[in-house]
Amino acid sequence: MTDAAKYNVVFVLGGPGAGKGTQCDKIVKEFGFVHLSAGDLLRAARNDPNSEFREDIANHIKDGSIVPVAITCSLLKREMEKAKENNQDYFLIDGFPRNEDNLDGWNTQMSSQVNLKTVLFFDCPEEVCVDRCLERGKTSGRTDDNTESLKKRIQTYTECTMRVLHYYSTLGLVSKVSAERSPKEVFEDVKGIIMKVME
Ligand code: UP5
Ligand code: MG
Repeated sequence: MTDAAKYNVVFVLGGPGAGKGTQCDKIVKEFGFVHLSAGDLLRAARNDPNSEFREDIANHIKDGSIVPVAITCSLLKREMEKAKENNQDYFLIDGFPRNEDNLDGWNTQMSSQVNLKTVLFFDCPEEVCVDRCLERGKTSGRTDDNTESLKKRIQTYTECTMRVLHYYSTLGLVSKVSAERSPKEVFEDVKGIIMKVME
């Protein structure tokens, strides 16, 4: 596959509540990427009466553990193919890959069709992440915005996702942004990174 025919991808990683979704919305507004949140796609599949994986997905989300890659990757791939038909080929993949299983599955199924531009990493202290998710939990209706699920989400992030970040950083692919500041301040740094990606 020629480089021009490939999907251009930015992975967006960071702890629960680090601001991945918030910053992706801003990138979409300013730069016109297609935003694919793996968590949103999984929540939609969990709520789809026709999906055979509903229960499995629901359990993983509530437990803060990671859904098998075949499910997540097929959801992402379907959305990417749809967007490509509309000539959109710059993607923000938010909240994926989260562990070694995700990484292996992605590398097997997708990496030959993808230009991975960078991994945008929102670095945010654990207590800030927890506070943001608990605050959002008052109104979000998310089954995992509670103290018990959050403990597990944080644990999964530290034990599994940090390794993925380490792997990409050894490849020189990580762009780290401090996510503790206001959304506007964070976006100032994000803009610089995305402009380079689009050069
Ligand atoms: N907020 C945002 N930025 C702020 C800032 N700078 N200052 C102050 N407040 C800020 O933001 C979270 C909250 O904080 C919001 O209220 C926001 O207004 C505020 P958001 O932008 O939503 O943060 P985000 O990082 O997107 O948080 P999210 O909760 O979505 O992160 P998670 O990684 O925990 O959730 P995700 O949806 O990606 O995954 C959920 C579950 O799905 C996982 O635990 C897992 O079980 C499953 N999953 C998989 O199994 N595989 C996958 O590939 C992906 C998900
Ligand atoms: Mg999110």
